[in-house]
Amino acid sequence: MQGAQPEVKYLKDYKQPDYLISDVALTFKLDETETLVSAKMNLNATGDASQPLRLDGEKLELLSLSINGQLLNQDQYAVDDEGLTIHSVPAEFVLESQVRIHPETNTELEGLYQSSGNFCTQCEAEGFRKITYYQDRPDVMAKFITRVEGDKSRYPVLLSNGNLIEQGELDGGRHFATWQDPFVKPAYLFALVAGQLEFIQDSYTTISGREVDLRIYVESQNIDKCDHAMESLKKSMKWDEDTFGLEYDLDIYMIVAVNDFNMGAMENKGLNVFNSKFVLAKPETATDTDYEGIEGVIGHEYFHNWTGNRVTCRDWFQLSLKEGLTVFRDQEFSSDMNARSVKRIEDVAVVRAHQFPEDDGPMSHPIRPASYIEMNNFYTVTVYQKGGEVIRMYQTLLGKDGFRKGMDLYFKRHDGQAVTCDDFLSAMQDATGVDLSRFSRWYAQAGTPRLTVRSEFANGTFSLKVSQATPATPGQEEKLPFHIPLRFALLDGQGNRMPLNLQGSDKPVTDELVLDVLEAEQTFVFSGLAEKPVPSLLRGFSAPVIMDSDLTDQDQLFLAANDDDEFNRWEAIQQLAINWMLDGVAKLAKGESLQRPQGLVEALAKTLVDESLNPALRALALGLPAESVLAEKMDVVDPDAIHQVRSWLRQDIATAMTEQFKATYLKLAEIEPTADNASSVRRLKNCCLGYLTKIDSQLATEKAQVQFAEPNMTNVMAGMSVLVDLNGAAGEQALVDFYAKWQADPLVTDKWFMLQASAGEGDTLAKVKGLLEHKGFDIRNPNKVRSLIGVFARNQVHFHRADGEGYRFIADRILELDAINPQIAARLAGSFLRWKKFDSDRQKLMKAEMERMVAAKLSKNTYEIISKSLA
Ligand code: 0A1
Ligand code: ZN
Repeated sequence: MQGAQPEVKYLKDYKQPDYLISDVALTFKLDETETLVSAKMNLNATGDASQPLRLDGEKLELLSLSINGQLLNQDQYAVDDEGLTIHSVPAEFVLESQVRIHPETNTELEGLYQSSGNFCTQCEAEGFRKITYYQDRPDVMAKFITRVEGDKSRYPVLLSNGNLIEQGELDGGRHFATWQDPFVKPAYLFALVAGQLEFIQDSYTTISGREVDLRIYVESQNIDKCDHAMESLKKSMKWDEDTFGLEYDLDIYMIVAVNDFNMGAMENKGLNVFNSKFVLAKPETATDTDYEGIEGVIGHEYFHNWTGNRVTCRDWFQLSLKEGLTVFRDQEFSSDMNARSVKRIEDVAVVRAHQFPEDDGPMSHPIRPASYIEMNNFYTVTVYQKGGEVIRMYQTLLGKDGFRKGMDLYFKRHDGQAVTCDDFLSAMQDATGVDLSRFSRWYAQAGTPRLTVRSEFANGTFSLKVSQATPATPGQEEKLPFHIPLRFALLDGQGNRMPLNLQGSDKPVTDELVLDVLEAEQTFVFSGLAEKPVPSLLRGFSAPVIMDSDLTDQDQLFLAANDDDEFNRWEAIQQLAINWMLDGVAKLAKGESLQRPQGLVEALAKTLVDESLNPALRALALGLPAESVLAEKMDVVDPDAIHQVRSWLRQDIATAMTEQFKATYLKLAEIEPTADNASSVRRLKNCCLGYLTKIDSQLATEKAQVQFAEPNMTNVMAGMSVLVDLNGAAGEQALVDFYAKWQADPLVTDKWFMLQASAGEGDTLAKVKGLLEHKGFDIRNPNKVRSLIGVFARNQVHFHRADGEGYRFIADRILELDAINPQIAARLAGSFLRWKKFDSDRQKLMKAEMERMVAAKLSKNTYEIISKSLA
């Protein structure tokens, strides 16, 4: 909890550690009311050993401390809230300590804690210091041996990192297991799990012929929900060998699913701990989106074994070194396993809906932040998703082969080391000879670049004037130009790509180019064109920028129908819809009526029935831009007007295309799905059902009831959401029946809470307040908090109620949560960050709530978010 102003940590203050730890042996004596942790480690001075030894440690009760077997007395060291200082140490020594900790009362879910009665750990970023005194920083890498002791009946399974080297019985019904991890690692990759768990087992033979034992540990009632995770793991292992030549390095790979987890999952060496949401699935309980999420997160954690574990970060400012790279790797994996353009569209939608707003607000930071108060606040969409986009740009600039060469050199140089983003860039540059000096600005400058593109055509020559500017962000007034890869083609009247004779270029003529945008303003000239082309710009979203082009609605309609870049086809429709909706909001303000966007509706109708396109892609085209995306485009956000205009458009599209939606729904419902197309068919079918709700409630109700009874959660949820949307007795009954059926499955009841918290119509706030008291809700469980409170805070219309009750409710929950779990409270506090985008009445209301919060005694997590928001 916060007393004085919390300390700010700066990248520029980085110093190598005075001491390194080479080996550490840990012993855990687990018990119901306390846990004893002993640590024995070998330390060496990196310099002359004149410096005191500083160890991190929080909420530890120190029982003993010795150096080279000699107990230290109290004047040889000093303990404070954040650690321990030993005034004088030899150049090389063995340090032993014993501490008492209380995992049984740990609600922060950081360090050692309990979930459903089992023990588990979460040490990234700085959780290990809540387990024992240690140099808890990623550039201190050691070999770990871990002995775990506990009651045999309560904790039959005892796990830690690496290989099991010994196990046996102890007195008093207790037993032990000893694990040895042969690889050096930073403390944040340490893990321990103990409890009543069962596992499924499989094996994988690596490319060099080593057999790896694969295990997924879950509570017994979930043992039938692990197969998809196991398949995803094997696919990940194969993909990393095929794509990057990277092989797994231990004899065993374990995944444990827990119900209480602050994030998605954690890549602890050889022993991943997962939020059960990203492990457990069977068709009856998990949606297609859940299945995709599992494949992606299993891949992500597996890929960390090389990008994060074998090569780790020097300090936490370098977080994107491992996270951006691993996000890129998991995105590519999912693209190779499924439909690439669908994945790309979904990933870009996340960047736009979440990262762009973050980068435009008070928490804006570069992918390599320069400072932080609480590191846990920097596990952000900027570090992860924008970081992933930056890695993707390397590949776009260097080509796939060049990128692979850079990766190979990176591993060759840095295996077993803790390094920086600059080291990664150097490897890419040295492996390819491409000058990336300007590219490095992506690491240092925050904010989303605005790209303005203007074109001209005369006498067979097409010229493209590109200018870039990046708005000021907190602490960064002036921005230098970025190196932006602009993937580009010119299309003729039939939609074919035209040859690109780029003036001044010595590269061979092709029909697609990556233009190097390097300056504040640059013009690219293409000659010898037989007709006036339509440009296809920023293909595949080749850079995380906001583009303003001079494409007309006519051009967009042409691209929507003809561009061979599927991302850009989708993009054209998005742009048309955004333009129309923004115009609609302005019309409403003037009291004018809304008129059907004829061209857009025709384009959607064509797309809906275009069987040459993947059904999921068609569904994405029909999914209008989210309310939050429109909000970002407005100077002063009017959430009610946005909601009204978007609903009007959905209704109008439904009216205009009723017959197509009906026919498509019926046709898709008849198809016997194959493993390959089942989820994308369901997606389009359920998209049609959603539109039908708007126009034919009787038919929609009938179909929704049928789906609600199916043994497939994707269809059940789509059915239930239609019934609930229609706001009648059938919806009420569906909610009652659903809960009765699934009350014992927390991941399924999460969906039930989520659906109600996201409702657009009705008094959603009253509903959510009522649900806080529901027996299935638990404020200590992060998944429940995210499902009910987190979803409500993103419900634009109801969070931003004009009477301020939405704000007050969320502020109260933040204050309540901050005492339980500061990480989760701080995330929720992010809901207030965009307050300056709203009208002055709402601004006042939000500001008052933030001032109320900041006046309370807050954790440094929540304090950092709120104080930066108010600054
Ligand atoms: N490294 C994990 C994310 C993670 C970060 C922090 C956590 O607890 C505070 C937990 C997980 C990943 O990228 O998957
Ligand atoms: Zn990660």
